[in-house]
Amino acid sequence: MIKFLHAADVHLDAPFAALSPEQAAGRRQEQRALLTELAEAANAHGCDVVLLAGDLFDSAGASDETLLALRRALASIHAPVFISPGNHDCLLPGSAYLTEDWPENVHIFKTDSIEAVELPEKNLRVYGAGFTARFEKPLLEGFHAKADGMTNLMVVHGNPTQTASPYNPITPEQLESSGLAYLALGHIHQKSGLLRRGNTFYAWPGCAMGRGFDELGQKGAYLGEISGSGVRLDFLPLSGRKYEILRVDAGDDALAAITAALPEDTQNDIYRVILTGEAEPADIPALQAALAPRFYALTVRDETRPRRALWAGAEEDTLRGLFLQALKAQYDAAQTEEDRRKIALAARCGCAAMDGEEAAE
Ligand SMILES: [Mn+2]
Repeated sequence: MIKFLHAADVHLDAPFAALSPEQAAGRRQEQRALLTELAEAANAHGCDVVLLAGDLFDSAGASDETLLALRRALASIHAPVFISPGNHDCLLPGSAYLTEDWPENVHIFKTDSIEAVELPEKNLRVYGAGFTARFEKPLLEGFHAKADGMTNLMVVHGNPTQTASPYNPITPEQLESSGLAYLALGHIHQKSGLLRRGNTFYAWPGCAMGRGFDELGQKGAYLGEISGSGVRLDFLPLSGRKYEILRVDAGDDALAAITAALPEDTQNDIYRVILTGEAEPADIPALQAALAPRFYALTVRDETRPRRALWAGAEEDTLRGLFLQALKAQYDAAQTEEDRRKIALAARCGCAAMDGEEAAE
């Protein structure tokens, strides 16, 4: 059995341009902390290999702090580490992959033709290639792994979801005829789960940490096992902050509605709360101030529609007008506040149904 850790798209030293310079620096430090987390997970899992499938850096250059943290984390891994540069950290002249010294257990694929590294003691062969420019040709075209009884893996950055992608597009036919037991991919930031074409399993873990509201939810890496019966993959959640978007029907009390809709433990997360439904305009600064202590960062947006005056349109000679006239007569004749509340609700629901909207109680 071969055990592996597969991570991708860490995007070290990302600018985090939407944050203040202090917060951005803090988030880059959190990215470096992920490296230790990955290394410790690989060791705890007893991995035979670690596969890093590109965009480890956000750009060709890297800060001294990041290089130090990366070298230290990689050297602490008790297994060989294979790195395949991607489009963000492609092998341009001056790339840290080309200019820096790396620990002995690290192998970087430095060209865009597929090469193999054999680990005979594990009966394992690891193929890989790196992007040499922002865009990369289809690297798996005509590729077939050596069929000699060794387990064949590949780590590469690329896109198996679009055949016209400029980022090493990978077709189902290429996967099927590859002869690989597992293809460790990177590039797409939303994790794939375990996929299969023919006898080849493949997956991409998504980015290691969310960096914006287009990278929502829990991020992480994959821990896997390859045996005679195939590949097994477990998601390894990493402790980076989560981005979440929460839509809340504002109702009569927006603060209460948001509080009721929020999960616990959001202190480390970055939230965008969007108020929806029919409501009075919300006092956004007051809501932000009241809720801010529950988050690392919070934005509240008001996307509510103004409340329609209840009986507006009752004079119109339309279906809505006739409906409202009938209910208004009942409302005026009602004896109790409870009856008036029910009739008003019926009027709102009826109008919302006629408008094709959902009514807010
Ligand atoms: Mn990426």
